[in-house]
Amino acid sequence: MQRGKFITFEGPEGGGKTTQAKRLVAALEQAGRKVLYTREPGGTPTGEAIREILQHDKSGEAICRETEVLLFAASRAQLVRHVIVPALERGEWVVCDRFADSTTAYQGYGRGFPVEQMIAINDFAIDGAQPDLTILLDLPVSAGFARLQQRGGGKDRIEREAQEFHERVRHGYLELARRWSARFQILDAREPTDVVAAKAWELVQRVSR
Ligand code: Z5A
Repeated sequence: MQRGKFITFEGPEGGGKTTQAKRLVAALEQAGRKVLYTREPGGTPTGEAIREILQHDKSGEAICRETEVLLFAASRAQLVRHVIVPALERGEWVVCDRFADSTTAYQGYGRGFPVEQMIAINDFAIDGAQPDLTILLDLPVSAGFARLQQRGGGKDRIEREAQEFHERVRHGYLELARRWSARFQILDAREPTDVVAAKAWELVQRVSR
């Protein structure tokens, strides 16, 4: 059986990752592929429990930065082994809304942990399960936040970080895209949804050949 393909969506807040990931799943299904959609942090019962801790900080105890890195990595390790690799081995395509590059961008470039250390932790968590294609939905931080404000629903723990934090994250993603240029493709997330979806579909056609 031919291994499926693994596609990830990455980028700063409000870039339309969820919108585009779901559009891609629908397009792939229409093209006759079996597809699994998942997200990070989350995607498994353990991962969803970790997501609750990370997003909403309900215990009232501040989460240390080191704990934050390891919780994201723990959620990822579980998702890779219980969901992503088994699906790929069944020949399915996997579309994931954020993955390991989020840790390098947010905890590495954003929080200031050494980037190489974040990459080493990711490598431990994913055990070689690298995406075949990572679509970076890039847009200015202010534009992403304007969209989230329009959407409503309040800000989670990381969204509440200062604008400079989110600027470092965006810059980090662009650095990662330069470093791994064979895997990353950058799309301008300010374009209309249909235009971005058409461009993403084009990129996906290339990895399916
Ligand atoms: N995080 C981390 O720090 N380290 C890690 O390792 C991982 C994650 C894995 C997860 O949040 C948080 O965890 C995230 C990074 C951090 N934190 N922050 N801050 P999440 O999963 O809850 O949310 P998100 O991944 O940040 O997604 P998002 O920013 O909420 O949105 P999005 O998925 O990019 O966009 P969307 O929901 O598809 O669209 C947002 C709005 O824009 C919505 O109203 C759409 O209708 C609209 N939209 C979408 N596309 C367009 C276009 N093209 N034009 C106009 N309007 C559009």
